[in-house]
Amino acid sequence: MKSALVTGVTGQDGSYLSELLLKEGYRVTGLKRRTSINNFERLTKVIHHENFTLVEGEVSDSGCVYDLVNKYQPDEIYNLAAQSHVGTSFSQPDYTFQVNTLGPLHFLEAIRRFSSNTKFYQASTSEMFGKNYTVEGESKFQDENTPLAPQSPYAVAKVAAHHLVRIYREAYDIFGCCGILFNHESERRGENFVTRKITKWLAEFSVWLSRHDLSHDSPSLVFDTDEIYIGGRTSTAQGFQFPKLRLGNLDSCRDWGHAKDYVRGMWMMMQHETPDDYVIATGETHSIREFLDEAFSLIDIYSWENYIVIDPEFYRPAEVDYLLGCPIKVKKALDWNTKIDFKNLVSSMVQSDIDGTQKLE
Ligand code: NAP
Ligand code: F7E
Repeated sequence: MKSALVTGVTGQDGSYLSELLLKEGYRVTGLKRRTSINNFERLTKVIHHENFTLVEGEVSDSGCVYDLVNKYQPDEIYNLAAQSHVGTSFSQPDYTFQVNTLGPLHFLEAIRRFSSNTKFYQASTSEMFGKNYTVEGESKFQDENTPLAPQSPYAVAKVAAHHLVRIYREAYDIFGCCGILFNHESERRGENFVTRKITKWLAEFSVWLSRHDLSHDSPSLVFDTDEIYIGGRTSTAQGFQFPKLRLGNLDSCRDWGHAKDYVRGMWMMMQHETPDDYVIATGETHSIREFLDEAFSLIDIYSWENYIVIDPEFYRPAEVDYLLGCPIKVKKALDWNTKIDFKNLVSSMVQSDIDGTQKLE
């Protein structure tokens, strides 16, 4: 039986990857950091599985990582743990580096010292490209050859880790892969990323409307407040009005896929004969405005502008404007493909949030 250690197991990708690995017959050890209260919401499908074990650990603590790798000597390590919010990395740059750069370095060192046959996957990101893209004829895209030009502390920390994996691969012959994953979302996406923030608000608004037996397309039903809608997360309604959705820059474009498809890509990379780095993306890009068009149309609202407030709080000091990944390499080498398209991604997120909100009512 193959064994895998998955860091960031309580996160979006960690939970989907654990499900996949258990299905593939692995013994999975999931690493979670200490929290004052358990956060196993995403792990309901795996937590009681006989081949799944949770261990507590902190990736920025080298001794902790060395002990874990030495003790378990897993066949594969998937390093998904990260301070993963780009906006937060501007206010917590030091912490972001400790987790996102020192974390992977500790694993690489531990493998080199104690477990040289362990394969290593590092969660690299399209954010590493920053404002850069490759131009070919009419098309603008990013692939494995596009130069990296990070635009945030998050991205710089990930670039450092990306290069460390290459260096350990070349210098010490460690089997290390980096998946350069473009944005991937799901019903389990963290609630302060823009897609989930939108679908959660929509679900709460939609359920609130039906509870009050109100018509959907009536802008007078929403009001602007920055008191109730703190940090973009609340469902508090006041009388017959509901707080507007507060967002930042709507003009950036992202290549959004579904996390389930993307964790399959991670695993496929690790099964290939030789370690390498691959872009994982859909090859399609949409602006935040297009995401809003699609999501609001699902609750029969076609002029979403009336329901949102542009709030400077959600702007970033530096932005990544355009991401469109070219996944040709991974398609050719690993026969990887997406199964869930943009429309299905948006509708499954909206529906899941509506179902979740109704259950809470
Ligand atoms: P996520 O939902 O934010 O999950 C991050 C995980 O890391 C959580 O389990 C978190 O624990 C854990 N973690 C954070 N700090 C830690 C620490 N100091 N020690 C141990 N664990 C720690 O992120 P995701 O969307 O699943 O992304 C997975 C990885 O892929 C991340 O490295 C991210 O940077 C990268 N990535 C994501 C995307 C994307 O679009 N989703 C794209 C490219 C790359 P808590 O649950 O306790 O917070
Ligand atoms: O922002 C804009 C924001 O936070 C997307 C992470 O998984 O993918 C993710 O990073 C865009 C940006 O994702 C709000 O300015 C507007 O242009 O959902 P996001 P991200 O920054 O692209 C990459 C690949 C990762 O590696 C990261 O780990 O949406 N935007 N208004 C907003 N963004 C947020 N969060 N909140 C807003 O209110």
